[in-house]
Amino acid sequence: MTILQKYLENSGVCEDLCKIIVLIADQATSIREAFIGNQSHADSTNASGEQQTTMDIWVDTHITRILAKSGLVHVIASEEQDDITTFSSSSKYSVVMDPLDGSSLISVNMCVGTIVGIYNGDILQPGKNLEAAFYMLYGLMTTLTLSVGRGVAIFALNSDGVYQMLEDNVQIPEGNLYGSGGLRMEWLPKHSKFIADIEAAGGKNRYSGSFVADFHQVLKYGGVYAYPSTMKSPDGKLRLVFEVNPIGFLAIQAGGAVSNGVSNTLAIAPAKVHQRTPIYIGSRGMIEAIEKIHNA
Ligand code: AHM
Ligand code: MG
Repeated sequence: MTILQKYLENSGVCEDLCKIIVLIADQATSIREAFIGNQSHADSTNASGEQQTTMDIWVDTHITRILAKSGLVHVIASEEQDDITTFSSSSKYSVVMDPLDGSSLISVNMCVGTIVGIYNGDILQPGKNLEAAFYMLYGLMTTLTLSVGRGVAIFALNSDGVYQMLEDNVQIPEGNLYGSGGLRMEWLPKHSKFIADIEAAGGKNRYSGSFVADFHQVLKYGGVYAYPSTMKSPDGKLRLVFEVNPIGFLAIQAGGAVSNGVSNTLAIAPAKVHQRTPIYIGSRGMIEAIEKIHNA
């Protein structure tokens, strides 16, 4: 049985980076326990203008406090915090996170997760510069899907509190699942054509409302998750720094692709921390198809 710590050691990852990954991953048990007492909405909105749940705030505060205490991280930026926070640490690492992605599904007990990206140096770097990216998924099992730039591995948290490997060298197959955010009546013609082509080819619609869970399905079965540019929201909904880049990094490491419909989002240098972007992510063939439609 390969456990997370051993995998990181064998990957030759710098000791402090290993410690940050393990420290955050180890919070999954406390996070799971907090769901039961945090089932409601809070009276606050985040920097993207979305109403927060008490669980969004709980996880954000919890992980931020743990990282501040650790001395392992210099800067942190979170989807749930307006500003970047700098700690008095000599560490070279910056952490970006969506503490709880899919939070509208908490009250219906569907699958949500925590998304994390780690950079060496500044936070506003293109996603391709990530040193590590991972997500914890609070589903039937608690799983950790991780890349330190050497492919993608999936671990599951066992009853001893140890992450044991389920799968290494995960590759996104070409598949026909698709899920798209945004109201169909607000989709733009190129996106509508993309979805119509998939449906005409027998594609199967799967969309839960939790990006991290929907991506995990695409990672295993193949297909595409999209949150496009719409008439009302030209920049889509998801955030480049907190959601798209870490998961995009994992997609590329698994042999898939990520795009804003026109080009690879991992090449974009973010102008601001809460910037949104349209996203298409999944099997390489799917991403080539949408880029072909846009660039025709
Ligand atoms: P969140 O981070 O506040 O949960 O927002 C992002 C979520 C994604 O997980 C999900 O794919 C999308 O928003 C769902 O949006 P919609 O309800 O518009 O389909
Ligand atoms: Mg999110």
